[in-house]
Amino acid sequence: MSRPILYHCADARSLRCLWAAEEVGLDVDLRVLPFPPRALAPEYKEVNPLKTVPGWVEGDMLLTESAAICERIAAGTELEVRPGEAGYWPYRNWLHRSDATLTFPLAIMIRYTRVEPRDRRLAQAVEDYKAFFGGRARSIEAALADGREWLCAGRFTIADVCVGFAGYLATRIDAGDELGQATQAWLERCMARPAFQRAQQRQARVS
Ligand SMILES: N[C@@H](CCC(=O)N[C@@H](CS)C(=O)NCC(=O)O)C(=O)O
Repeated sequence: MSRPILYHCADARSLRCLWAAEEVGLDVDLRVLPFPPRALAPEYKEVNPLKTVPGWVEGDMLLTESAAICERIAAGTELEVRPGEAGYWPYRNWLHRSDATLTFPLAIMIRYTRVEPRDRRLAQAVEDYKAFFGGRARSIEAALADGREWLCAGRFTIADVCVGFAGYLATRIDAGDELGQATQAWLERCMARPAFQRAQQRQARVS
């Protein structure tokens, strides 16, 4: 793989990709943008017409979905679960759930607490989507029942990275109290990983 470029905003979904890259020891050319790039880095639309992060550029390939980028990074490593392995389908389901189901309600909360101007902020939407997130996050608690250490396949995989980011984001926006006990312990294990800590240090250095 040629050295990929990762467009990133601090603590945004692109942290999944930076963390996954650190897990496998992949060197990325990290470009940190101000948030939201649509307003504060208008030139970025030349790279990613959606104006969202992550943006992953590898040669002439552009990927813009954080879980798909994590799959790309994990390909051929122990962080992926291969077709035919036990846990493959739950693994794929977690990858999709991580963003579409778990991060989506948090994004609504962020929008109506921080991104919109004060006169457009909506306390009711924040409360409702926090509860919505809590209901959905119960699926993480269920997966970790019976003392299971990781979400699927009996080992740490990029499903833990992708869902772990959603858990981390929840703690950053006052929704951490929606996470169950087993989920909180799992999240601590995720965040204690040297690769997660390196990713955080790296985004802080470049920001
Ligand atoms: N499904 C995409 C969502 C990408 C996305 O919405 N990223 C957010 C950052 S967390 C963003 O760039 N928001 C800025 C905007 O939409 O203006 C993924 O998983 O990467």
